[in-house]
Amino acid sequence: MADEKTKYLAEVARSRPRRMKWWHDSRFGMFVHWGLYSQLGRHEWAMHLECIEKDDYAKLADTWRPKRRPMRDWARLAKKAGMKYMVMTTKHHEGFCLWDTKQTDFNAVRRGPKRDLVREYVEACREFGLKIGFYYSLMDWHHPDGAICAKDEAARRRFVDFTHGCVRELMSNYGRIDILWYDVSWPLKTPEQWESLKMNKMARSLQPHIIINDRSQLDEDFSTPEGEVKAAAEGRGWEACMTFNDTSWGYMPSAASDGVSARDILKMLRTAAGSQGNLLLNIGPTPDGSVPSEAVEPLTTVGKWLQTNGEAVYGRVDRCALGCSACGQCSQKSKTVYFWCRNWPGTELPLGGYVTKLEKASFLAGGNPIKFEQSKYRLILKGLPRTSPDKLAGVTVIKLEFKAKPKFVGGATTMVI
Ligand code: FHN
Repeated sequence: MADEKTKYLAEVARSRPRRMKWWHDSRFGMFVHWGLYSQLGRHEWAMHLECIEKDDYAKLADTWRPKRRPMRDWARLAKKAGMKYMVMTTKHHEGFCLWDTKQTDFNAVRRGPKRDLVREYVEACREFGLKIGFYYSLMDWHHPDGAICAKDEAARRRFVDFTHGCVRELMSNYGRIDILWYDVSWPLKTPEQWESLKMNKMARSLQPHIIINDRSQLDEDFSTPEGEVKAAAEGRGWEACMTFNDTSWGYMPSAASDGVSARDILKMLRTAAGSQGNLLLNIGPTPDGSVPSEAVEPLTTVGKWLQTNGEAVYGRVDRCALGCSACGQCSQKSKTVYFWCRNWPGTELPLGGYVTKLEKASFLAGGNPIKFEQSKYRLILKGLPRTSPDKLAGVTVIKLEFKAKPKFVGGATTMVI
C-alpha cells in the first residue's frame, strides 16, 4: 500500500499545476447548501441540534417540492457576481441524495422532488459557463451503518461500499465534473478505514482533470480553511469557505440580518487574492430553491465592482508580502501592486516602506494617472479626489507599477535595527 500511495501522490502532484491553473485563476466561487433541512430553515444541522428522530426527519423527503430549475437563478447570480465556479451539496449529513442514485431510495428522484436535482444543477452551470463542483458529505446520519461502521467491520464494509458507490455515480453520470469537495469524514478515523486512496483513484480515473479537497483524510489538491480567510503554507492551494451570515450554511431566515455586505466580501476577496487563495462564498437557498434575498444585492454589487477591478483579483497572483498603510492592503502580480484602498485618506495617500522605483500610478478602474512623489522610504500619491472614487463599495484600487518586483522595508524609520 505504501508503494501504491507514494505512486498515487507523486502522479497527483505532477499533474496538479496543470489541473489547478483555472482554479487558481478563478479566485471566487459560489457554495450552495440545499437539502431537506432547507424546509426547516433552522440550520443544516437541525436534525442533530434538535435531536430529531431519523424516521421523523425522513418525512421531510416527501414534503420537499422545489420549484422548476432554481439552479439557473443561482448560476445567473454567481455569473453576475464574478464567480467562476460553483460547488453544490449532492448529499449533506442528513443522507438525502439529490441525484438519481442506486445506492439508496432516500433520494430526490424516488421521493418528494421526483427529479434529479444534480442533473438540473449541472445543466445550469454549463448554461452559464461555470465550472462544476460536487460537495459530498462522508458523514451520513440516515444510513444504518453511518455511525456503527466505526465499531463493526461488516458495517464498515457496507458503508464504505455505499460511499464509494455514491462517488462513482457522481463521477460517472453527469459528464465533466471539475471539483470533488468532500466533507466531514466522521466516524472513521483514517484514510485506510475510508479506503480514501482507492476512492480518489477511482474518481480521478473517471475524471482525470478533477480537483479534490483535503477532507477525505488525504491532503489531495487544496486546503479548506473555514470561517476565516487564512492562507495555507506557500505553494499549497487553499480555498476559504464562508457562510453568508456567519451562522448557517443552509437556509436560515432568522440569520438573514447578519448577511455580509459587498464591502465585507471584497475584504475576504482581497485577503484571498493577496495570498494566492480562493474564496468559496455560500448561499443557502429557500426550500423551493430561491436565492435568499439577502444575498442578491451584495453579490450583484461585487460583480459590478469586479467588472472594472477584476485585474487585481483574477489570474496568477504573487503572495503579497508588502505591508500597507492603515488605508488598505494589497494584491500583487510581479512588478505591479494593487492597493485596495478601503479608508480613503483625502487628497494625498502616503505609503511607507516601498524602496523600489515606482514608474506609474493610476486608478485601476478607468486608468486615470495619479501624480506621486517618492523618497527613500516614502511614496506619496498626490492630487487625489477628496472622496473615494469607488461608489459601489468604497473600495478604490490604485495600480502601482514598479521598475522591478517591489522590495519593502517595513518600519524603516522606526523598527529597523
Ligand atoms: O458540518 C458541515 C457544515 O454543515 C458545512 O457543510 C461545512 C461547509 O464547509 N462543512 C461542515 C463543517 O465543517
